[in-house]
Amino acid sequence: MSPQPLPSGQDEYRILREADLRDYLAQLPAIARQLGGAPTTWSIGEVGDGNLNLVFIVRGRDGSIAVKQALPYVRLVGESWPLPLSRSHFERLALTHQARLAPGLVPAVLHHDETLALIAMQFLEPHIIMRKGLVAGTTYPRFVDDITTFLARTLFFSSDLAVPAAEKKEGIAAFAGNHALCKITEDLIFTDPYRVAEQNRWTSSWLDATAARFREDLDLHVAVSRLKLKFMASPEALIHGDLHTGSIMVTERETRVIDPEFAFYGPMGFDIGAVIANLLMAYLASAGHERSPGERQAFEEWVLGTVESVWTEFACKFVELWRTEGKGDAYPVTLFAGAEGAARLEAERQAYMAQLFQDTVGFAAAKIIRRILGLAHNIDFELIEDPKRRAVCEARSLRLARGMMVDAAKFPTIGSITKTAQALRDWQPDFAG
Ligand code: SR1
Ligand code: MG
Repeated sequence: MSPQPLPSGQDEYRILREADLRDYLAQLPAIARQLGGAPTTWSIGEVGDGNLNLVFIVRGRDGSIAVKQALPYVRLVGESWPLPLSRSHFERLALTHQARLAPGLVPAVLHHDETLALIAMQFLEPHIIMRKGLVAGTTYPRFVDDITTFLARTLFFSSDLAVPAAEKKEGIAAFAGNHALCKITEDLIFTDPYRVAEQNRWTSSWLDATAARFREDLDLHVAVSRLKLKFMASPEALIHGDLHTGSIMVTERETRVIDPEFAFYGPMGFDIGAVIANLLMAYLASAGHERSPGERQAFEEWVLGTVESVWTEFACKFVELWRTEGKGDAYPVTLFAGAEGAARLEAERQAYMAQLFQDTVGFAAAKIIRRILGLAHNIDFELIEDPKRRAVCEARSLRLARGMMVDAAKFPTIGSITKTAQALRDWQPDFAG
């Protein structure tokens, strides 16, 4: 990826409109060649429906690309909430790392412009955003294998289990500047849903009493604050940082992880928990999308099976990488010589995975709660038009999440989570209290 000159007089950030983007891309020979035909024939549309950025699809005679431009503010809220453009730098850095660690599971970066905070990348077609597919009740047979490979490889190979201490610390330093994006997570996920915050919202009036209880629940406040500290102070690995089902594009045969602009060195369980939380929400929202009883039963069974497999297959792959590629400075091999040493190290691996599972459960719970009581919601619930029906699905999810967060000991296995989710599938909340 060689740096391309900007057209003269255009060396400052500006928000691109379709016409500006056409002129800009026309002067990038490799991109113009890939699109093919005359620039005037390219079709360009802004399609971004996320919370932060502009996303354009550019279609030419010979090919298509996606172009993402960071806005200097939070798109969801507006100019009153400024946000650094540097997140585009970190996103490109993360995409490049991930492409090396988990080949074929992220879109290829075709061009990056630091000044414009712009990334041109491979256009994924016919992939769709996974969350949309889940709302429609579609199942994805490749998903478990692909996402667990992505998680195991990106997390393991950026950790002290795999890399020398100096390399790991340089990695931490390279992403340390992404703190404004971390702050969004610290506030929106670990703090605001548990206090009065102007931007919080929920399905009112049905969830008013539940939201009030969450603001008074000190067991919950302790538990979420422990998780917040873990998020802030545990640079275990390079994490994606926003790995919900809106950051995953799928077909029946392929999976691609997109949008790592929240990437930094943080706790591994935050990424794994994000995947599991979003699957659990897809499951508990499913009843709200059902047009006749049982219509989505096969889909719901698939989702619960997928929750279980995400953890079990991730754990298998991660431990196997540790056994075969554990060349980092943690757990020096010289300290675990002989059969006895090998057995102790293997026991330690299992203990490590047990702790990682507990972290994952807690982070998954935090991810669920923020989507129901905080600022940014998701279409799994939002597309359930009848507010009472939506609130029922959300109340079930909150009940599951609260239990996962404060009663971690009651969830020693992934099966205990899916079993509880299944039991809550038809639970009727009493909105009066
Ligand atoms: C203000 S940004 C809200 C959310 O959008 C992103 O996708 C992240 O999930 C962030 O928390
Ligand atoms: Mg995103």
